[in-house]
Amino acid sequence: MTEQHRFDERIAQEIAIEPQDWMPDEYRKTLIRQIGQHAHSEIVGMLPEGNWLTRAPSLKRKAILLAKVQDEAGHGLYLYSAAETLGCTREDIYQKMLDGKMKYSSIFNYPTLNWADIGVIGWLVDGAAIVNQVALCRTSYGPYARAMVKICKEESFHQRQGFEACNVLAQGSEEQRQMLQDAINRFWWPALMMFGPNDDNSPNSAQSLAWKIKRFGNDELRQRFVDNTVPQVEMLGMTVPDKDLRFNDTTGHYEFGEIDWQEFNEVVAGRGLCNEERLAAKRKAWEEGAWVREAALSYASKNVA
Ligand code: FAQ
Repeated sequence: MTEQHRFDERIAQEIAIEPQDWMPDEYRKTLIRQIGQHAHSEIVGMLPEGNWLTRAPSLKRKAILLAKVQDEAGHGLYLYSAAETLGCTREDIYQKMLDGKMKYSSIFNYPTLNWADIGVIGWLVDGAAIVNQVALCRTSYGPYARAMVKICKEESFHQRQGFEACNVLAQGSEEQRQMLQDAINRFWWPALMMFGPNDDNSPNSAQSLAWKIKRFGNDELRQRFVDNTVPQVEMLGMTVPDKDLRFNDTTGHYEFGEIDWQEFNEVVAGRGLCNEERLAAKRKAWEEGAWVREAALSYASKNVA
C-alpha cells in the first residue's frame, strides 16, 4: 500500500491525520494557510475590542471584556502551535501576516465606534465563528480538531456575553436601542462575509471538502448562521438590514439578499476601513516587544547552560 493510499484510507475512515503521519504536500500547505490565517484572525481580532477595554461602562463589563480578549490571545497561541506541528515556524507565518502576504478575517477591518459594537461583536462575530468552528471540531487534522474543541467552549461564552450585553441595551433607553440597531446595521453584512465567497467562487472548497479539512461549504454554514440568528434579532426587537430577508415555509430556511462582494474583495485585498491601522498596530507591538523576546531567549539559554 502506498503512503498516498494509506492517507486516503484514513481520510475515508475518519481517522485523524497526526503530525508524524505522511500527508500530501498540498494538504500540508492548505492546513498551514487555513490554520495560520485563523491564528492571525484571533490575534488581530483582539484589536477592535481592545479599543473599548478602557471605556467599558462598568467594572463587570470591563472584567468580562478583558477575559474575552485574553481568550482570543490564547486561541491564537493554540492555533500557532497547531500550525507549527506542520513544519512551519510561527515567526515566519506571523511575519507574512505583518507583510500583508497572509490573510486574516475580513471582519476585523471594521471599526468599533460605540459600546453596542462590543456586544454585537460577541453576539454576531463570535456567533458566526462558532458555526464555522463547531464544524472544524471534526476536521481531519488531529491537532487542529482538538484545538477547536476548547476554542468553541470559550467562543460560546463570548457569544452569550455578547447577546446578554445587547439584551440590556435592547431594554434600555431609546438612545441605547438606536445605538444597538446601528451596530447591527454595520456588522450584519460583514458577519455574513466571514464565511467566505459563495461556493461556486471558492477556489479552495472542493479540495478542502474532499480532504475533510472543511466539513461543510461556505454557503451552508452561512445559511445556518442566518437561520440561527434572525430569530435572536427579532427577540431583541431589532431588525436585520436586509430588505430581501424572508422565511421560506417550504424549505424552512431564511432567504437573504446578495452580499456586496465588491466590498468583500476590497477588504480582503487590504483596502478596508481599518486594514492599515490593524497592521500598523501589530507591527508596532512586534517591534516594541523585541526586548521581551530577547530577554526570554537569553534567560532560556542561561537555564540550558
Ligand atoms: N476574510 O476558497 P475560500 C475569529 C479568503 S473567527 C478574509 O472559500 P477557504 C474568532 C480565503 O482565505 C475568524 N479572507 O477559502 C474571533 C482564500 O484566500 P487564500 C477566523 C477570506 O479557506 C471572534 C480566498 O478568500 N476564522 O477569529 C475570508 O476554503 C471575535 C478564497 O476563499 C477562521 O479563520 C474572509 N472572511 O474558506 C476572534 C476559520 N473568506 O488563502 C476575535 C477557519 C475567505 O486562498 C474576536 N477558516 N477568504 O489566499 C475557514 O473556515 C476558511 O478558511 C474560510 C475560507 C471559510 C474562512
